[in-house]
Amino acid sequence: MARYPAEPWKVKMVEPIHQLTQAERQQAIVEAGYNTCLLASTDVYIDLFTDSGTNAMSDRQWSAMMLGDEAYAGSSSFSRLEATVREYYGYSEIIPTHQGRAAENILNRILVKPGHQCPGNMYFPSTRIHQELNGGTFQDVIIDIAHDPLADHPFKGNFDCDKLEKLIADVGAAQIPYVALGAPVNMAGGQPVSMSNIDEVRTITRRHGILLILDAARAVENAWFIQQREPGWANTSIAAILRAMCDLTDGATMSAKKDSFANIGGWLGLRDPHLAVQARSLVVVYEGLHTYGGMAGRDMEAVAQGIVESVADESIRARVEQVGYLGELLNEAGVPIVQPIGGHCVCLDAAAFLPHLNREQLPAQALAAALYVEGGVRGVERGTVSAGRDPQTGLNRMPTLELVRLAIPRRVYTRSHLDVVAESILDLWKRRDSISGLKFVSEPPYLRFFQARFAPLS
Ligand code: PM9
Repeated sequence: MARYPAEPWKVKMVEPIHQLTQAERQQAIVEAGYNTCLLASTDVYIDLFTDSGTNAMSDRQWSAMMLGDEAYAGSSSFSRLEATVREYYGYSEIIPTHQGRAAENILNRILVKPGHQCPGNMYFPSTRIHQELNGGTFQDVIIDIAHDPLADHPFKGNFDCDKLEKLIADVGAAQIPYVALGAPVNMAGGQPVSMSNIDEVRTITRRHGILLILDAARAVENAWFIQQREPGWANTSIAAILRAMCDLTDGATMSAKKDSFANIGGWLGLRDPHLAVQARSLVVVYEGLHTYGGMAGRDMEAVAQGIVESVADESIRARVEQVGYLGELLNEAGVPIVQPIGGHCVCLDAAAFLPHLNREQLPAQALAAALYVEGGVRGVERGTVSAGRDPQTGLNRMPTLELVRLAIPRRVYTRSHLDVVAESILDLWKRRDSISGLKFVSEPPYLRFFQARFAPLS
């Protein structure tokens, strides 16, 4: 019997990929400054850099795109998107944006003022940079175990409500513009948050008059884990669980490039009509009219159709179980990966993989580069480089998690591709002692992991 049920789709169109020789890959990584983000995608064999915008759209999405209404004002494609988001996510006010960070830009410009404290269950780079650019400071209030890569916990993304209460007591509710709920938590390896924890956070924020804003990028995956792991939800549909999660929040920022299978798109969902007026006035400054927000009409059609597909139980099952397949191959071989396996990615624990390197030697960056050279597999650093510098001190932040994230695009790769990925990692694991550290050569001021360049230490 198959370990996992087969995917609920078959392939209709293919995109050729090919593998460079190892010598060519070595040359490519040198030219890319040892940053996998700077590689040409044509030099990559299996691309697990991100599951964002890299998904395969369905025939229904492609055909919906032909119906895109490209009117500048009052596009009927926006009406469809708005109605779909209202139905599945439940927010009454929908402001379209070209992608997730654009929704974060608008939200943070409205809510965050200098001196504000912004609690959340672990940082996400694009969220935190918008908080900081508006004068806020991110405060991590996730449970401690989330920082231990190998520890097991069904809802490792949960808030530590005592930490949240203490922060509110220390700084005062007026200094907290909103609480950011990542569900699941990307930087912890896709770890979910339980419904009861969201409910508890909701109780606290409501008591103090603080907004609770969901990062909905992969909320469908979070709903899947609630259905599978949280008592009382096993017989509830993914769509109903997603809606129940959203119903506990005051708004959401959405990157439709993840759960919704779209190549581009996003939205800001709100309930408060006064906040929505402000958001609509900013969206025309930064994105486009409030009925397209930086998306083409056809993109809005693709997102709307993608939302409907994303909540189908068999669709989300196949997605999460494919990620689990790769993770289990690595678990069986004893390769250190973040436990439990997340919904969108498998994360190599670079600190445990390369114990001979200290944090200044950037083990996760070095491991990501070495994995590319080994098999043409592209992952991304999620450790010291991604964490950036403290804007006050200018010093490197040193997160406890030093990871290489292998994010699986939805409906793109087969199980054989994942077998190849696992084999490459195992080959690298056998010669891990030979991997040397890296140092920065250049570093941009914001979201440095995208554009920084590195050189080998030896
Ligand atoms: N996530 C990812 O690869 C894209 C690049 S990393 C900055 O994981 C969350 C939880 C995300 C996310 C993007 C965004 C921003 C917000 N929240 O990329 O702007 O994972 O659509 O979304 C990436 P956009």
